[in-house]
Amino acid sequence: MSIDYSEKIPNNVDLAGDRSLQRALEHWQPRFVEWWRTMGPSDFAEADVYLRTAVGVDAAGWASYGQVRMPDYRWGIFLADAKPGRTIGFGDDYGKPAWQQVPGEYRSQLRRLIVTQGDTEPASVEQQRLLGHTCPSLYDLRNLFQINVEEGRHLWAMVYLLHAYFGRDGREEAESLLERHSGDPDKPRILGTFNEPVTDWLSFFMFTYFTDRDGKYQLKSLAESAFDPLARTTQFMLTEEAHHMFVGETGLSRVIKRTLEVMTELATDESSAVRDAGAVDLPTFQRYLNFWFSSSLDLFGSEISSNAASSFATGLKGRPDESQYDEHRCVDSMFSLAAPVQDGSVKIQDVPMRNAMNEVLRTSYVRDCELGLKRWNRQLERSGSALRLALPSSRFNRTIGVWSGVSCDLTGNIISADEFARKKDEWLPSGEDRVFVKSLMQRVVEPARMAGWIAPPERGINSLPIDYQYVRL
Ligand code: BYC
Repeated sequence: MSIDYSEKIPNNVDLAGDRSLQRALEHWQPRFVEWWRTMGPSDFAEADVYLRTAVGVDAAGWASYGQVRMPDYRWGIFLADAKPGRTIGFGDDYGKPAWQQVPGEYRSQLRRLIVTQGDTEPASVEQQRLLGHTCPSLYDLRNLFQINVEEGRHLWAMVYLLHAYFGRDGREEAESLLERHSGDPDKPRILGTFNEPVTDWLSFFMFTYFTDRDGKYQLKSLAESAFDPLARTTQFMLTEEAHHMFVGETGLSRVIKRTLEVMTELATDESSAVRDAGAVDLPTFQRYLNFWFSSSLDLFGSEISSNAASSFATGLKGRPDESQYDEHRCVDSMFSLAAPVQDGSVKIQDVPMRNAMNEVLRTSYVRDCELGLKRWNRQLERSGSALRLALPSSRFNRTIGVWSGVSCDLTGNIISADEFARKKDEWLPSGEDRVFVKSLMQRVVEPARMAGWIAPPERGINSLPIDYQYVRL
């Protein structure tokens, strides 16, 4: 079904054919708009932004581009096309027909997954709401806003499922999604990372590289769900999500590129000299990376999780690209897991595969994160620098799971809490790092200019030149 833009809520789910659902969503819509006004990007409501909007759900030509004011963006409900005869791809009901309705016995667990997913979307908009004021260029400003409006749409995607399939409970959860706020001490967002402030652009690029990539893995595993409307919704969200990770990866590459230019000009890799020249020194870059990577690892949940086992068994949540695996029930298989024991040593234990599903996802995620590191290290190598960037061990700085509260160094050795406290400022952004990074964040809005701490992108958006006026202020 094509997307109907003449509707108040654009959609391809025949909303007009279900009056009570349409009314319920039209009731939620002004609350969303009010939330966007108060918690979304601060102060740019009047700007024309060169945004893409979804116009179809197939790979060919799914989006159109144009100048739009953000409050006028057409947030809508778009599901990937149904695959007739789709069957469940994993778990106890492997091979049976996918569900078009929620089986009663799985209702609360499925609602919890949808709410957790939905909660992250507005959270990220809230986290980034002040960034527009310190944008390094109009190109970057536009990318920030593109991501923000799409995260808003991803909230719509989850709210549609809550309203359409979970009755009154779902409607209440949809309200709560606008009532919790990132970093709010009384009503925080559900997952840790989404309460961390993102108040500088280095953090923003780290977030879109590492945290949006968690989004990719979680969405991919939900795209396998036996609950077909969830699978179809998340499939389409993934299409939009790819750009968010592109912004993170290229953003970080551009920061490194500029740093290397400065290091070459000055013929030194001394942090203080690089900082004095207005670029991000690589040790600071590494500390930001250590923080956002370790925080994003927590988003996968505990290594050993009965929730994860049950979500897999029941067919609610699979593994990304489930078809790549030979075996889809995972009843007898085991997963070898290294976990700390009381005496301070590390033991390998065999855990039933279903209980280790969070760790299976986390392992694939870490491999994916490494690809960026390889590319950035090639940049360093080509420029003749001996410095290298690295992902810290996945035991480092964890607050969820078996490594939570265990002090580890960057390579994963267990150390004393005192030693961790002594080394913390070498490994994670210190107060001084944050002050320095903040000092670089000066707003640049002339079309052909870039802030001094970041190199220009290689190309513009949608074949436009880099100096195109992507945002008309
Ligand atoms: N912080 O058995 P456990 C994205 C909770 S990002 C705080 O360990 P389980 C995006 C957990 O909720 C993707 N709490 O793991 C990116 C549970 O609480 P309840 C978001 C945490 O249940 C950028 C309890 O601990 N999508 O889309 O398997 C911009 C025990 O849980 C954390 C999803 O996450 C944490 N880090 O949970 C915009 C997919 N980790 O239920 C968007 C949906 C765990 O006992 N969520 N807890 O109160 C899930 O699949 C699962 O809920 C989790 C793992 C992956 C979070």
